[in-house]
Amino acid sequence: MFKKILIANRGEIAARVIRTCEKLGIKSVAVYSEADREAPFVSMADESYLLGGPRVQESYLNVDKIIEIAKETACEAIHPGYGFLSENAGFAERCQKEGITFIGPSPKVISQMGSKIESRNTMEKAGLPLVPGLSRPLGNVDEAIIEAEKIGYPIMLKASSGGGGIGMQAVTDKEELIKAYEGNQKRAQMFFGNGDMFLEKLIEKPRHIEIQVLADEKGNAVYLWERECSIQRRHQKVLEEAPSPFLDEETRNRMGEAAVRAVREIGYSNAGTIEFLVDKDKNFYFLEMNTRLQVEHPVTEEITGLDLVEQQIRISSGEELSFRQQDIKREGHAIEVRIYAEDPNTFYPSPGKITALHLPQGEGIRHEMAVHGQSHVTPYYDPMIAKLVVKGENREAAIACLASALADYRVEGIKTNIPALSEIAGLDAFKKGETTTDFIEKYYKNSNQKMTKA
Ligand code: MV4
Repeated sequence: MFKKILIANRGEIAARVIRTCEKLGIKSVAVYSEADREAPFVSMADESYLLGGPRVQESYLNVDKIIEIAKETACEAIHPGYGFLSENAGFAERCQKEGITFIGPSPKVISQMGSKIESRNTMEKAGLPLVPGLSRPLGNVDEAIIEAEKIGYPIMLKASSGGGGIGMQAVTDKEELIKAYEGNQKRAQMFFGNGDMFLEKLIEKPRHIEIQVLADEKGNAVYLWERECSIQRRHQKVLEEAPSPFLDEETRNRMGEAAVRAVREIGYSNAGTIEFLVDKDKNFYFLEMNTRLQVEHPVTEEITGLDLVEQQIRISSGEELSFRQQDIKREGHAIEVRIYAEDPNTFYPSPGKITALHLPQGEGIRHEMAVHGQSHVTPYYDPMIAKLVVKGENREAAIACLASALADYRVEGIKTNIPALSEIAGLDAFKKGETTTDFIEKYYKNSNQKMTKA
């Protein structure tokens, strides 16, 4: 087992990893930017070092500085968290070259799963069902027109290096495709440095349901059930829950088994998530694979009783999984909401100084905090200030716990999205589990007016 780990991240996930390091008796090294000097994770770590200024290039993406500090402090491993360098194959490779364990999968697999076209090909060979479509880059708009005719409208135009919905557009006919192609390709080229585009049949009103997997370096792999992540706003998840209110036992086991077969096939190790689109008839299609721990991992921890950060660390240190599929329980229902420093009406980030923080306490309530009662919420990073995770013995109990926890949650001094989250938790459609990806614009009052304003 490692003696010391560097956490190459910030905010709530840095605090989360440090907490598990403490539990395992592993020394933790935090690295932080000038803007995060007062953040809780910095004082939680056994040691903490300044990376540089607030810009991510000077700090959380500053590979040379991160490696330098890891070596100077004799860290055997680096945990990348999520975002930043967590899916950067070059960084994983650099860690290997420097003799530092990257807590995650191999650089090869990270790179493979980073390209939507390559991951489609790889996962098709591994037996996962794909959305009908094209698994190679389109040459130009004329080829797109030909391929779209073969697939049949409506289709989804996508960028191979896309993420967060950038470079993605649903089109219903040839004219729309011609108009959409160039703009999306240029955006993909600009954002990702890669303009490769491809096409898929549009899955109407899908659900976004993802399977958590764990695989050790000896070829053992298990699935830890699913997470329903369909309530999204502009491809940002707003609320996640486990298990999904939509899946039946047979479908969830089929999805889990397919996911495990695939991770074995591609030689995956560590924690990973396979995202699926699920249509109204419960057909599921591979969407993409995330080769990192996800923001929403706590809902899986709550229903399985596992500590996923601990599992990541153990796997990276060479340990075999200490359980088999039949040992993994699924108990109760968990829901996570992301509390953001943002205006509940415009959804604009709303940085500033928190003057008081009152957190609801009680049975089934878990907090993952990025801030404390006197924190400044900086404009430099994602304005997440905390995650609120609730657990109940069933979905109704979890929703009741969520509603009361949100009602008691006080953040003074800045605006937050808590009112919007309370409203969503109170909607009949949510309580009925009618959570498809069009939920926000369909059920959330004035969402169009709010969307357009934002
Ligand atoms: C799709 C889709 C429907 N049909 N692909 C891919 C990236 C992810 N963030 C969203 N993705 C989707 N891919 C096909 N062929 C629906 C989604 C989707 C979505 C699309 C628009 C608005 C919100 C969405 C939320 C989840 C999934």
